[in-house]
Amino acid sequence: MSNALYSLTPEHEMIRNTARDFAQKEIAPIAAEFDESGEFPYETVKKMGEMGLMGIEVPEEYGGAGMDTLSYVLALEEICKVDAAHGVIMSVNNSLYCYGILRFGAEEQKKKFLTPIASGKSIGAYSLTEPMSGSDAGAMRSQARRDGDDYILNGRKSWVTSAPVAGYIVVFMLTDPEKKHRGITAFIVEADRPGFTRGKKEPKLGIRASATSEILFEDYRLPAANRLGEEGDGFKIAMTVLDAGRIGIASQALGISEAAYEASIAYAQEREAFGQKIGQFQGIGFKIADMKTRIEASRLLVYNAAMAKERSKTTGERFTLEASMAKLFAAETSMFCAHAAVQIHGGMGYSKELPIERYFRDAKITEIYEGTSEIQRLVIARNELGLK
Ligand code: COS
Repeated sequence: MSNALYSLTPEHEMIRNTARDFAQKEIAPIAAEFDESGEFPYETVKKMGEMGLMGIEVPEEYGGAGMDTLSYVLALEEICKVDAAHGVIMSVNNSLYCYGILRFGAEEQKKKFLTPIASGKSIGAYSLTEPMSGSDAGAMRSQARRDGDDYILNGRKSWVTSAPVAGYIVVFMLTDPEKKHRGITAFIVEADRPGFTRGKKEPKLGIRASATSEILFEDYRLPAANRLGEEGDGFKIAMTVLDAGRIGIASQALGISEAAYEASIAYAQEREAFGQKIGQFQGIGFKIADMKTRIEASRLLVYNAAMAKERSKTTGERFTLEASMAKLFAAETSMFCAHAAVQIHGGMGYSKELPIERYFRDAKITEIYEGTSEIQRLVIARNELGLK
């Protein structure tokens, strides 16, 4: 395929190859086992940190690899092609945690809260959702009250990726409930302070090796120095960070699609039925054609969104539209490809002996988290119709 819309530098090729080698050598042999047990893959995540994969865009002075957004999505795609659970741990760390602090944090906060996470010594998370507020993020109820030089946080947050293992979490709470979304404030929560507890791990359909749980705050006291941005800036920070997060999830979806596609090609070229390779049947060939076309379209949208985010570092312009289009299309493509891959593999696609059924279970979440496909359509439509 020609890459007319994007060009990769030797550094891009290098990070892609490094992530690919690591995923194939270190993650592929353990992915099925960790999916089955639902255990968190500490060892491989630690190694990813040592390789710079947990803070790819974070400058080296704050413990990161100091690379660009395209490097980030190329590496993430390779990890997700082998295991989407490792991928989401990496994505949340890079784009939901590090990006927010890099973009909105004060110098002291960058030094203190980025370095351990970008270098992979600790794990970062992001917490917006609550039991009664998911898509309607502004409807949250958790509250933070100012008390001298501190804030006191109370509430319950849910579906927090990496919460069971995170050392630091960017959390959004109401500081002025009357003002609704304009009364939301962001905080960098340190998990080792009293008043913070983690709920039980969610038993999930897919991305099972990533750990997800509720977090609870009971009179949790935090210095005002841990506030990210000003009081009332929280909703905009949450949305800006989600724009970045959605590019990560789009890359994850792209990786899953490619894995499902490559397995399908190999199977169609090898499996025989009615005296010929099944790839020679038009019914299979057309599925392959649709998978390939949608994957390449996803890739262009994902890389385009990555480049828009990269440009925003100098222009400050939003990349909301590019991120939402990439996430919407890549997520639906991953579900399409995983579904087709199961069908092409027949009974073997349904068996735990092959990773195909894992791709199928993992793909579904990309249409749900960090904004459902319905939310992406809403964002795109509002943008195009000039409603926002
Ligand atoms: N970047 C920066 N600012 C943004 C923004 C973005 N991407 N999206 C919205 N805003 C700003 C708006 O400009 C508006 O600013 P003002 O207060 O100055 O007018 C403010 O935020 C409120 O925006 P809006 O009125 O569009 O808010 P809504 O309550 O209608 O919500 C959606 C907008 C639905 C798009 C938002 O709530 C959303 O993305 N929901 C999904 C949340 C999600 O992804 N949850 C998963 C959590 S992570 S697992």
